[in-house]
Amino acid sequence: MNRKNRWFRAAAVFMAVFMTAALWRTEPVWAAADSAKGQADTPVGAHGALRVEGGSLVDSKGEKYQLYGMSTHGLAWFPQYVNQEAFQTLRDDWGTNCVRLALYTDEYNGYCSGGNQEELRKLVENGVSYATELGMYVVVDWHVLNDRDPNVHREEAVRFFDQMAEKWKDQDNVIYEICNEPNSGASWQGIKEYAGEVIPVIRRHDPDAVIIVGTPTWSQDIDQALASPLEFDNVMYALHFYAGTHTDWLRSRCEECIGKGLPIFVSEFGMCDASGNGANDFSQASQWLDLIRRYDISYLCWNLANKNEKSSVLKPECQKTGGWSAEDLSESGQWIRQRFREEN
Ligand code: IDC
Repeated sequence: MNRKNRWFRAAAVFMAVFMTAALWRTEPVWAAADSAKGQADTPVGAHGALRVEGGSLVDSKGEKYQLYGMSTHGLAWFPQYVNQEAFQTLRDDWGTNCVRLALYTDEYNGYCSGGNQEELRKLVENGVSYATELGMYVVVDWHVLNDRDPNVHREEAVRFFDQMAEKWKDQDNVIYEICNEPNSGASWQGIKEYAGEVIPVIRRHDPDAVIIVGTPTWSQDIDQALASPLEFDNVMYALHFYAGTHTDWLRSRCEECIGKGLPIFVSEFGMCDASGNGANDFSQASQWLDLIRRYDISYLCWNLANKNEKSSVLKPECQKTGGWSAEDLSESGQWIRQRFREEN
C-alpha cells in the first residue's frame, strides 16, 4: 500500500470511529445505564409494541408473546423496590420481561385515601423509567381493592391515566391496568361503564396501548366479560388466582374462555391462598403455570417485598433492595424464580 492509500485508510477508519461515537452519544439514556446488553437484546428491543390479536398478546412481528415477572407490593408501603438494580436483577437473574407497579387506590395511604399523590406518581414514573431503560415491559396497575367498585374513584382514575398516558404516549412498553380487582358485588355492567370512560382517555394519547380490565369477584369472573365484551381493540381481561384457594373450577373457566377467544391476562397470582398468606400449594401452582404455558398467557406474581407474609418473595430479614441471591429469597421467591428461569 502506498503512502497516500495508507493515509486515506487511516482517515476513513478515524471517520468511522468518530461517526459511531457521535451516534452513540445520541442514544437514549438506557444505553449508558445498561452496559450489559444492547437494546436489541432486551425484551422490548426484540419484541417492540405489543397488541392483541385473535385472543392472544402478540409482538410487533405478529408472533404470540408472553409477559411474565413480578408485581411490586403497594408502592406506598414498599417504595424501596422501585430501583434500577432491582428491576435489572429481575430481568437478568430471574429472566423476566415485565414488572407491575401496584398503586393502591383506597387502602391506607392509597392514591385516593390520603396518600401523597405527587410522591406516588413520581414512584410510578420512576418505575416506568427504570423498566424503559432496561428494555422491559411495565404494567401500571390502578389497584382497586378496598374501594370494591372502580366507579368509587372514577374521577381520580381519569385524571391519573390522562396525566400518565400523556407522558408515555411515544413508548412501546407501557401497559395500563385500569382496575385491579372489582369485588363484593361490583357488577360487570358497572366496570364496563368505568372502562368506557377511562379507556378513551388513555387512547386519546396512546391509541394503540394494551389495556387490562379487571373482572368481578376479585378478577375471577372472566365469563361475564366473555358474555359481554368491551368494544375496544387491544383490551385484555384480568384473571387472578391464588393457588391455595382457586383450583380446578377456575382453571376450567379459564380454558373455556380461552377456547372461545377471550384475551386473558393473569396480572396477579400467588402460590399461597387468597389472603396472601397461608401455606403455599406448589402442586396447584404448577398446574396453573402448566396451563399458562400451554396457552401463552401472560402472568405476574404477587409480590416483590420482604413483608412477613407467604406471598412476599424476599425473606423478612432481607434488607437488600436488589441484587438478591438465593438465600435472600423466601420459599415463594425461590420457587417462582426457578419457574421464571425455565421460561427462557
Ligand atoms: C394484600 C397484601 C397484604 C396487604 C393487603 C391489603 O399481600 O400485605 O395488607 O393486600 O389489603 C389480592 C390483592 C392484593 C392482596 C393479595 C393478597 O390484589 O392487593 O395483597 N390478593 O391478599 N387479590 C387476591 C389476593
